[in-house]
Amino acid sequence: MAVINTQLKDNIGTITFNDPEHRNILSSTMIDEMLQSIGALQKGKMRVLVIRAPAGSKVWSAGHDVHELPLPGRDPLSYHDPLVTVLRSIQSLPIPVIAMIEGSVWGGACDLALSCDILIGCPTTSFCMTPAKIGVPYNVSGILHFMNIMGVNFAKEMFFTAEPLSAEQANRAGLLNHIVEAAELEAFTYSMAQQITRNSPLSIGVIKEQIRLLASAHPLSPLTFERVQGLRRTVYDSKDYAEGIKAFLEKRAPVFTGE
Ligand code: LCV
Repeated sequence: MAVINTQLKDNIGTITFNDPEHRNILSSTMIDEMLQSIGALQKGKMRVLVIRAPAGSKVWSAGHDVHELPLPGRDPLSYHDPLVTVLRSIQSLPIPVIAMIEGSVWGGACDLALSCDILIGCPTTSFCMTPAKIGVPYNVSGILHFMNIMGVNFAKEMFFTAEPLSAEQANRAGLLNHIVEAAELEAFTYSMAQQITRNSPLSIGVIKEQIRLLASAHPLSPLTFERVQGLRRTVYDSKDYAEGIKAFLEKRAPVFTGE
C-alpha cells in the first residue's frame, strides 16, 4: 500500500503522508515514493508543493526509520542516505515547498520540514530533534541548516535537550512562519499557495536558488571538514550509538556511558 498520497490541482502539488500505523516514519519506501511523486509533479508543471499529514494527525512524522539506521561503523546520515537525498531534492526544487504541519515532528522529519521554504503550523505543532537521544552524530549540512534557520543558541538547545519545542517556541525561534488554528490550517496554506502560483515562477525559482547558495556558502577548509567527519566517526563507531538504537528498538530508556 502506498505510504503517501499525491495530488496536483491548479498547479499546486500535494504530498500527504499515509503511514499512520508507523507514525509516517521517513522509511526508504516513503522517501522513494516522495522522490517519484516530486518528479511526476514537476512534469505536471506544479508551481508550489505542499507536504502534509492527514488532517487531525497527532504525529506529522516520527522521522528516520530507526530500523534502517546502520550498525556501528557506518555513517548513519551519509550523502546517499535516502533521508539526506530527499532533503537535497526539496532544497534544490526550483519551486516553493510549504510544510503544512499538524502534530509532532521528530528527528530527521524536523530537517525535512526545515528543508521546506515556508512552514505553517497550528497549536499542536511541535519539533523534537533526537540525535542525542539515540546517540546519532548529526551530519554537517543538517546542523548548518538548523544554525542558519534558528540561530546557534536555539539549535544547541534543541540538539542538547532532545526535548520538543512547542509551536510558540518554534515560531519565536524562526522555524514556523505562521501558527493558525488547526481548522484554518488547510485554507490558510492553500490560499498562500494559490497566491504564489500567480507570481513569476522563473523569478521565484532563481530567488530560491540564490538564497540556498548564499545560505550554504560557508567556507570549510578540507582540514576542518576532515576533522568534523573524524569527530562524527567517533560517535557512530561508539558503544553509545549501538546502545541508543538497541534501547529504541527494545522500547526502553538508553543507558549512555560516553564510550
Ligand atoms: C521506526 C518507529 C519510529 C521511528 N522509527 O506511537 O534525527 S536523528 O539523528 O535522531 C534520526 C536518526 C532520526 O530521525 O531518528 C528517529 C527520531 N524519531 C524519534 O525519536 C521518534 C520515535 N517515536 C516516538 O517517540 C513515538 O513513536 C511517537 C511519540 C512519535 C508516537 O508515539 P505513539 O505512542 O503514538 P508508538 O510509539 O506506539 O509508535 C507506533 C509504531 O511506530 C513505530 C513504533 O515502533 C511503533 O511500531 P510497533 O507498533 O511495531 O512497535 N515507530 C515510531 N517512530 N522513528 N519505527
